Amino acid sequence: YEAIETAGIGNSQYSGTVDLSTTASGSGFELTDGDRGGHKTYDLNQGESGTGALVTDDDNTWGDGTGNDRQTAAVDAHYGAAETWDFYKSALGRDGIAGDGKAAYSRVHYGDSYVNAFWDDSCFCMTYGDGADNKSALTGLDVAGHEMSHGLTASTANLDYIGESGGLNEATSDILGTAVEFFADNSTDVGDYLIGEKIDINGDGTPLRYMDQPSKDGGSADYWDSSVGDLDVHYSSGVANHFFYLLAEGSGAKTINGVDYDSPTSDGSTVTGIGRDKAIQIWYKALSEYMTSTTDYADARTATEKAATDLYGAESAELASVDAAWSGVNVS
Ligand code: ASN
Ligand code: ZN
Ligand code: CA
Repeated sequence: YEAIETAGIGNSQYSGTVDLSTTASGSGFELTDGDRGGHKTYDLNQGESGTGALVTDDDNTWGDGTGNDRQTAAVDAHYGAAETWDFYKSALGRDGIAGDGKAAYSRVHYGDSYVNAFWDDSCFCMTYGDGADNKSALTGLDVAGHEMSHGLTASTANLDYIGESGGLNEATSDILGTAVEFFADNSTDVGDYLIGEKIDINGDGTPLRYMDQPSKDGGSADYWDSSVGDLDVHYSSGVANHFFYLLAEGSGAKTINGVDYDSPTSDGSTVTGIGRDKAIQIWYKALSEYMTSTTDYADARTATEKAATDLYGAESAELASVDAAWSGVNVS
């Protein structure tokens, strides 16, 4: 017996019609991605443990795009895992989450009206709730990239999930999840510097987080101060999310893919952006070579300075922008 990888078609809830890598099984197909380590997507059917059932289909066309069926959430999750895998390979030169080609797996329809998604390193898997009234699964592309990237962080810097290192851990997931969204180049779910803009987690259409000016969410920090490590990690992440935006795009007002941003620095200084691709290279090299479990914001500045120096040189404009962006968020 040899598994045959096939090209399925998915009607997703958040990313339009997408290609899915599936596997022939019996007379039908299953959500096993033979192109990417064999990543499988399971339906927990509102359960909260185990794997539930591997998602299968008769004709290799999956989901109805509404989210009222059982398959659509699985389509978004399977697609998000594939795009994240491809981003790691193509942009980071990384073979899977841990760099060893090993697939994770995804579980959808977790719990009842569960409004969250999470990575769990002990199962090497990611899990998605169905959202309020089980109507908006938490399976947006940037959310999938965010959760999967918690696995990447665990296998690299392993930033402690508390205090400033916890904020850096969270920001790393927002940064890489955002990079996945831009990488996917999906016309229905275009790249932006918003987190969770598709999943309507607030019930009023607003995103969960904003990287250009994190305080727009009502809780996140725009700038470092000595008490930032006391915040929840999803709020202290604001400092690094803001750093990343400033480094990639620069300070001030800008419109990207139809979304207006306005990114102020703490002291009114100007930051010149170096572009998303270079900013990602710097963050990833810093994360995988220079950050450790106890890295705080001051250490993160040093780590990215080293990475920028390695990649672009000590006299480079890229290193100058790294310094300007950290100063712009009050990290010295
Ligand atoms: N969705 C959240 C996150 O990835 C779950 C959590 O708070 N651990 O950060
Ligand atoms: Zn997270
Ligand atoms: Ca987004």
